[in-house]
Amino acid sequence: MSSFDLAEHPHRRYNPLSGEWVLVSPHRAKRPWQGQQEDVQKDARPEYDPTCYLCPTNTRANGEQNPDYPSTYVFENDFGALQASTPEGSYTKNSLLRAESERGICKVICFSPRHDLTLPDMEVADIRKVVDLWEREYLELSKIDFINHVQIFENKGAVMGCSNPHPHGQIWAQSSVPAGPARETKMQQEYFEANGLSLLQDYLELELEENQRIVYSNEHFVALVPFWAVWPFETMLLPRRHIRHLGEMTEEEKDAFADAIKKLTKVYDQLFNVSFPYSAGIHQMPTDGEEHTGWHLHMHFYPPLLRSASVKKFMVGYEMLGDPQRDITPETSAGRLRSLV
Ligand code: H2U
Ligand code: ZN
Repeated sequence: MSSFDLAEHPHRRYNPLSGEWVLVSPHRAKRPWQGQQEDVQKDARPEYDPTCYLCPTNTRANGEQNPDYPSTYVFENDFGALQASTPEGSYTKNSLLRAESERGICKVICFSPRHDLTLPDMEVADIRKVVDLWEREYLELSKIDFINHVQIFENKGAVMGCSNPHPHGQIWAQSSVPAGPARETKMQQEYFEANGLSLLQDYLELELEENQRIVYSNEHFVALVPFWAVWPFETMLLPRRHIRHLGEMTEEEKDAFADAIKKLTKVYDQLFNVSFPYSAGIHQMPTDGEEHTGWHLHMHFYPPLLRSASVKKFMVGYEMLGDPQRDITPETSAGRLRSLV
């Protein structure tokens, strides 16, 4: 029997942020990559759409009118999944049936007044304005007593259930720390207390050393396919410095963040010659008043596409019942993405 090879043999990879494992089956994806690279086909969209509830000056579902905003615009979601006015309360029976009321605030962020743009089409200076808005919102929401976690995210593309092509993202801020960030909080704090450096700082150093999964880097940020990635072209954007939240970023770091977002999303669009769908979001320390010394801000990109503009990965079968699984290795994915930078 040959010796164990990550590029050959089925194996499990550990995610030290979540404590979970992913099954990797590289032998199933050894076909060479012969995809063509063409310019991204744009579906022709107007700069302004009179029927879009996010475009400037238009009226939303609740009758409110958007201002004629020149760059970014934020408003409270008219159909928020969480509400600030929810009364406290709980429901318990025999410890098996449990429910607790949950308070929160949901917002919608328009990235640009232009209906026809997406993040990769925007100027870095304009993406920087989005970063500034994310920072302002995180800091403002974190001051509210009952808000203990702020999730900033973007759902892009109809395949992700996004209802409107106007470039926008969302914020869900709430009193509980949701399960994903709660796991990351625990794992990062334990690592920091044991090692004195942040988990992601040490991880980044390993990645830079191995140089197999890096997609793009600038002075302050690195975009890479995590060793433990689940989605075929999943990536993570990591600041080189150990910062816990957007409020700790320097001006230069915020510029570099905007630049990295532009580069990465542009590469994504080129991969299958389509406006690349994904869910992306920034993980930052919970706003529960704890110090969270181990927290290292990062941004996850989870794109569903596997082989082409229309062939996506399904998380089904074994994956719903056991663990997630992938064929193409993170190293191969990173190579393909990197070749498009
Ligand atoms: P998507 O990113 O999933 O398309 O969500 C857009 C959000 O915009 C969605 O959460 C909100 C929806 O509740 N919305 C408003 O707040 N006002 C409207 O007039 C329509 C949609
Ligand atoms: Zn619009």
